[in-house]
Amino acid sequence: MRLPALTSTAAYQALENHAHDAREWEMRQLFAKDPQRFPRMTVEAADLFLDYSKNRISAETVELLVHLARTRGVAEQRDAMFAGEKINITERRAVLHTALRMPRGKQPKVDGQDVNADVHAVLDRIKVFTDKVRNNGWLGYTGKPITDVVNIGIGGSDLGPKMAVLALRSYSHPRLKMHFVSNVDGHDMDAALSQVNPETTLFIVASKTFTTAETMMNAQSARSWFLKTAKEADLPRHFVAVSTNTEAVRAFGIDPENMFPFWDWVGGRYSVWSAIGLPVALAVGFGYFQAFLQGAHEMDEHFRSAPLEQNMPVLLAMIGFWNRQFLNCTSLSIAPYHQDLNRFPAYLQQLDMESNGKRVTKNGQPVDTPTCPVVWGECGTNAQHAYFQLLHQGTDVTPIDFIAALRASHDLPGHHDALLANCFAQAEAFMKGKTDAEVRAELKGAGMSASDIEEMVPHKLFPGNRPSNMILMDQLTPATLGALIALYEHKTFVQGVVWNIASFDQWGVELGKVLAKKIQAELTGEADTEVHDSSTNGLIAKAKAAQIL
Ligand code: G6Q
Repeated sequence: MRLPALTSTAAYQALENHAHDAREWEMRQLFAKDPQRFPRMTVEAADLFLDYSKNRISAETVELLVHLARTRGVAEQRDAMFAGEKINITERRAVLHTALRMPRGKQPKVDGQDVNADVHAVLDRIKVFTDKVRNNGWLGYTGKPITDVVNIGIGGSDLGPKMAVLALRSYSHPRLKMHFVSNVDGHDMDAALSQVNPETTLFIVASKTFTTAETMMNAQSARSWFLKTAKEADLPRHFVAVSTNTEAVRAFGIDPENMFPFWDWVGGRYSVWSAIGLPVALAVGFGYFQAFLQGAHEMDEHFRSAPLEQNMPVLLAMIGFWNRQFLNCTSLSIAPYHQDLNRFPAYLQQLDMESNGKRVTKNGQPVDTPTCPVVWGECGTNAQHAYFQLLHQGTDVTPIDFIAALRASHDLPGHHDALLANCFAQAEAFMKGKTDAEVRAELKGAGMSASDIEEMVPHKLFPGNRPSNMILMDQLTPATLGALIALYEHKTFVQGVVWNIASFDQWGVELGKVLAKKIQAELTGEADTEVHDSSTNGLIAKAKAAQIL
């Protein structure tokens, strides 16, 4: 469907007119006016609860936003994605991460291909393999059980499994220690190798293409390190691959018998549900890995079937769109109040910014509105003692997604109430702020002189009216983690549809890769230098001089 420019549409213009007034609204007053605001502006799905009432919106705003989503074809595009149509237009591929979490027998064939049978055949192999490793049925070359797993991958082949393994820490196998090496910086591999023993370490080389420079270099280094003590014949017990590229896996020296495949219709940043999730299945066991898939599937079902106005991913997406488009918020901060979610902001950074950090529409025209905000964040309460100052009193308004579990996964007394108190208090403070009168009353109550009060008031004022969402779950479990990730995947999808951009490619990553290859050849002396600007030439010369010293 060829969509008209966003700003030219009646649905967008209606929002623009509405925003004219809405920009003046104060959330304090919106809450005071409507005691039912909380029940009206909350939604539940797949064991997640979203409170979006602390946004600068009214019921009419939501109606207008949902109407825009509808007119941009969100429902049709969603159905096309689930049906396996080639909605990744620039790579001419289907986008079927939802098929990876579809129960056995439930996904219809795609282009004559029994995708569901393929997916479950790999899941069956993952079950057998992970059971073996976890239960001492898979031994290292000296007959000892595996104690350490090193996942070698980058980007989508690293961020998802690493985030999920950390998030599900309390479900993890007590013996298996998981390590993740992604950076071409040798310090990363060096740090991992210094903690492991070749006799008891399993390396997973995870690369969709099996050509990614960083991963290939790291895999070669791991192989050389291993062969310092072991023999070539020992490699199959210690190196497995996850890839779509059987030939390259074979050429690297890994027997395709030890390769877990996936497919080109799985985007890197959407691949944690595929064999790329092998470290997750090893850490938590296949049963919990299935629960993780099931949680995501429940969110898929909700996304597919709930009316758009009660559809959690659609609401999250359209409120994000509102903040970006009409309140001019250039970034989005993610604040998980759960230490085990400490890599979740980094994961979302890739999911959102690589998907929607685009400046042309699917038709190749420049977009006529801003697109993806900068996504960043850190766990609360740590973030409160670092950059929340700017969020409360800085010149930019940054919306925040708070994420918390109502029940802890530990039994240390007192901590969880303190954590939740902070989380809810921050959201309240961002909404309410602190008025001139409140500051004055507080300072007067503390016995401050009139002249000191005058001096202090501007510094102690909080403008408030700063938007946030609150996402709650009962407890962080494999299922709720799966649902949470799927929620954000679909949110990203919906925004991409509204902006009419190609959310499933990542051409912007390519330029740096090409340039780095060229400079690498110059640093190693395989190519002439002095072909760049004076700064780049100077930096290369400095690095070469340091090598000689
Ligand atoms: C994700 C991107 C990118 C990719 C990495 C690793 O969507 O495509 O982050 O995952 O570049 O790619 P390989 O898995 O092919 O090594």
